[in-house]
This record gives sequence, C-alpha cells and structure tokens, in this order.
Amino acid sequence: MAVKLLVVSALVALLSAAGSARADNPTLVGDVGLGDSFTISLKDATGAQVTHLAAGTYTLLVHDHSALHNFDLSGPGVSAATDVAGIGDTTFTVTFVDGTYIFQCDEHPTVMHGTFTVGSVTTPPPTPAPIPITPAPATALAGSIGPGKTIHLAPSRGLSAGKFRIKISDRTASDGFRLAGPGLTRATGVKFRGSVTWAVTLKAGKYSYGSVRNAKLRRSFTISS
Ligand SMILES: [Cu+2]
Repeated sequence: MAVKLLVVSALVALLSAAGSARADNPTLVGDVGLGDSFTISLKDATGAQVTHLAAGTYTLLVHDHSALHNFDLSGPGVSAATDVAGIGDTTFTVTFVDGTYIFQCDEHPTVMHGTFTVGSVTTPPPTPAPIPITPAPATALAGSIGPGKTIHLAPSRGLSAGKFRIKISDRTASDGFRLAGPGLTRATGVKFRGSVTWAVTLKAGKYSYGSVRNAKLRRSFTISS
C-alpha cells in the first residue's frame, strides 16, 4: 500500500513538473495582416520586436488577421505556419536552437518578412528592407458568403483596374455569392457550397458583391483606373 502511494505521488509530481514547464515557456506573439495590411511582426511578452532569443522552447501565439496573408516561421528544427486563407489565432510550441530564423508571409515574402538570431548566433540580421509605402495593388481577393447573412470581400479598397483572382468561399446551401459591375456578372449557385476561384478582369467603376437572392445583402466597392 505504502509503495503504491509512493508511485502515485511520484507520478503526480512528474506530471505536474511537466505541466508547469510547459506553462512556463516564454511567449512570443506573431501578428500578420491587420486590416489586410501588408504587415508582419514578431514580439516578445514585453511587446518588443524579437531580434535575438535564448535557445529553448517557446509558446508562439500567432494572430493571423487576413485571408490574404499568412505567418510562416522557419529555421533549424522549426516550421510553423498558418494558412493563407485562414483567419484566427493559432498556438505553436517551438524549440529554437543556435541559428538564424525567419518569419514571413508566403504570398508576399519580399515585402513581408523578418529575421532573428538564437543562442550563440548573434550576428545582427541584415538591415531589413524598407517597407514600401505603397505596396503593389492587390490582385488576389477573397470573397465569402455565409454562414447566415455574412458577406465578405477583402481587400475591397485601393484596387486598380486589371486582372484578379478571386477565391470565393460559399458557405451556405441557400444563397450564392454574386459579383457584378462594369462588364461582369458572376455568381455561385444558390445550392452550391464550397470554394471556387474566379479569374476576372475588373474595370474602373463601381462593383457590388454579396448575396444572389437578397439585394439588400450587397455592398459596393470601387475600382480605380
Ligand atoms: Cu501576404
């Protein structure tokens, strides 16, 4: 009996040690694409930009704000990435060793990237390229309808006439996603549910997007020349 108790309490001690070690990992916070902007950052728990870290295990919390961008951190022994189309928070447990790590948006790596060093590797990363004040106009859009009366299109500002690829997520079997404007009317089927990508040319002018069935559930956006 006494031996059994001893084994149980040893197990409990082991388990709680493992649990507290995990809880004690320093936290890093990655942010990408707030308001569909072309921005990406990695900060520590104090809010400082990460440029150098001690080797070890960290909890990486990523806030992926945009369906156009993702957060992809990689380097020796680590590959942690969110989906480009996905939005939301994801938590990763990552173990960094001596070396250089990079984080980037896989869709726009030349304008959305950062780097930091770990452990004995302390060579400061090369001066980051200045972030362009006016990024190239977006040519990839993401639209969605459903569930319920939710409609979404991003980005829907700062767009110029030209060719676009628009990924439509139709999340309702009782309505479709409609896009209409100069030279274009396009819609997914009311009963259709799923994803399609449209290759379209948008001209200067006003377009509307939203519900096939309900004209009140539409919004407009403008394409500049
Ligand atoms: Cu991006």
